[in-house]
Amino acid sequence: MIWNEKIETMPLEDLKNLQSERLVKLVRYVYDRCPVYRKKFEEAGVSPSDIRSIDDITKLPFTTKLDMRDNYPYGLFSTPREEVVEIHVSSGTTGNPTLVGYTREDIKLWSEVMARALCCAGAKPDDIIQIAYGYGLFTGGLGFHYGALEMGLTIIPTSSGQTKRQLKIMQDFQPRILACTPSYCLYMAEEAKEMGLDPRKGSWRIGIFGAEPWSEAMRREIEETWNMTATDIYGLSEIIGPGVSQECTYKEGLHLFSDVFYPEIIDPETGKPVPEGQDGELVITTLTKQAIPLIRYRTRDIVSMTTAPCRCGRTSPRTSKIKGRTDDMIVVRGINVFPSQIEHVLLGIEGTHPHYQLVIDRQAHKLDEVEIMVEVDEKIFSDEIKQMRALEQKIKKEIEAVLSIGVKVKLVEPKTIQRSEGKAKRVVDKRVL
Ligand code: DLL
Repeated sequence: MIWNEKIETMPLEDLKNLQSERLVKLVRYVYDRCPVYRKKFEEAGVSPSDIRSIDDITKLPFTTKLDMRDNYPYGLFSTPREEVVEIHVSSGTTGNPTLVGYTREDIKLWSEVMARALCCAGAKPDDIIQIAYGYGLFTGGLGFHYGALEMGLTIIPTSSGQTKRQLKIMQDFQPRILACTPSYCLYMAEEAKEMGLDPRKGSWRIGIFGAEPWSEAMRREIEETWNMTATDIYGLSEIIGPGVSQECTYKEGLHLFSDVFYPEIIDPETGKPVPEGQDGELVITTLTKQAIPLIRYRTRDIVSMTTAPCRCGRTSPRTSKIKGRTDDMIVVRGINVFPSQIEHVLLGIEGTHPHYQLVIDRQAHKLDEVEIMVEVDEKIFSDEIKQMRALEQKIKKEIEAVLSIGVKVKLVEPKTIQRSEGKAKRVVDKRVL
C-alpha cells in the first residue's frame, strides 16, 4: 500500500536526523551557488557554519514571493540555466510572474512525491487516471503526469476544458481516478446531467482535488454527486507544484512529505512558531531541490499541523485543509473574511449550490459593501417571490452570523456565475484601495 515505505513510515527521530543532514548540506549549497542567498544570509548575520541541525532553521531568513519576483527570471537559480530541463510559471496576479525551474533530478523528485501522493490517495498501479488539470505552464497537469508515469498507471492526459469530450472519454475508457480542481469536478457533474448521464453511475472512484480551497461540505457534495472518494492534494509551484502533501484514505489531514519539504507553522505577524495544532502560516524549506531550492518560503497559506500518528502508518506530519490565505483574506470594514466561510454556510442550506461570488465595492466616503451572488436550484427560481425572499433572508442571516458584518445576498439562476476549468474566481474586489 505504501509507496516509499522506508521514508514514509520512518520514526520521527530518524526523520529529524535526515532533515538535519539535508539542511546542513542545503545551506552550504545555496550559499556557495546563489548570490541572492549569500547576500540574504550575510544581511541576517548567519553563515553556513551556524547551521548544525534542523533546530537551527529559525536562524535563517525567510524567502518570499517578492524575492522571486525581484530576481525574475533566473536570479534565484542555484544551478547554471543549462542544467534546467523544464520551466513552469506560477499563477500570479500582478507584476512579474513567478518562474520556477527543474533540473533532471528535480523532475525525479517531483515524480517520486507525486507517485507517493497518488498512492496515498488510494491509487493502484493497474488503475486508469484521467488528468483534467491544465497541462502547460501551470504545474497541475504535468505534475500528475510525472507521478502517474512513475507509478505505472494508465494515463489519459485530457488536460482541462472541452468538458463534453472529457465525459465521453470517461464513458468510453472507464478511468477509476479523476484529477482536477474541485470546482471543475462539480462543473463536469452539471454537464453530465445535461447530457443525460447519471454521474453516480460513472466509473470514477477516487478524486484527487486541489489547487484551490475547498471545504468539507464541498467534499460531501462531490462524493455524493459522483459516488466517489474525494481526497485533497496540496502544493505550490514555487516548492515543486502538486505533491507537497496529500490526504490518505482516512482523510484526517494531509500528509506532508517532510523528508524533502520541511514545514514550519508561524504566526504571520511575528514570524514566530505557533504551538502544534494552532493555525498559522505554512513555511516550507525544500531540503533536496537543485535548481531553485527555497529556504523558509512563506506560502501565505493558513493551516494547522499535527505530528500525531495516522492510522495509515505514515509518520509524516499532517496539516489541516488549507483554511485560507494571508493574502486572499479580504478585510471588509476591519473584519477578516475568507471565501471558504461563505462556501461552508451555503453548502449547509438546502437549494443552494457551491457556486458563488463575492463582490466587494466601496462608494466614495461610504463603507465597503459586500454582495454575495449565490446560485440556487431552478425550482426555487420558479417559486413565488415570497419564498425566494425567505431563502435570501435565511442565507443573509447565516452568513452575517459567521462573518459578523452586514452583507447583501442576491440569488441568481443556475449557471449565472462563470464556471472555471481551473481555479474558480470567488472574489471580485472593485474597491480602489
Ligand atoms: O496550484 C499546484 C497544484 C496543482 C496543487 C494541482 C494541487 C493540485 P500554484 O498555481 O502555484 O500551484 O498555486 C498554489 O494554490 O499556495 C494555495 O493557496 C492554493 N492551493 C493549492 N492546493 C490547494 C488545496 C498549484 N488543496 C496555491 N487547497 C497555494 C487549498 C490550495 N488551496
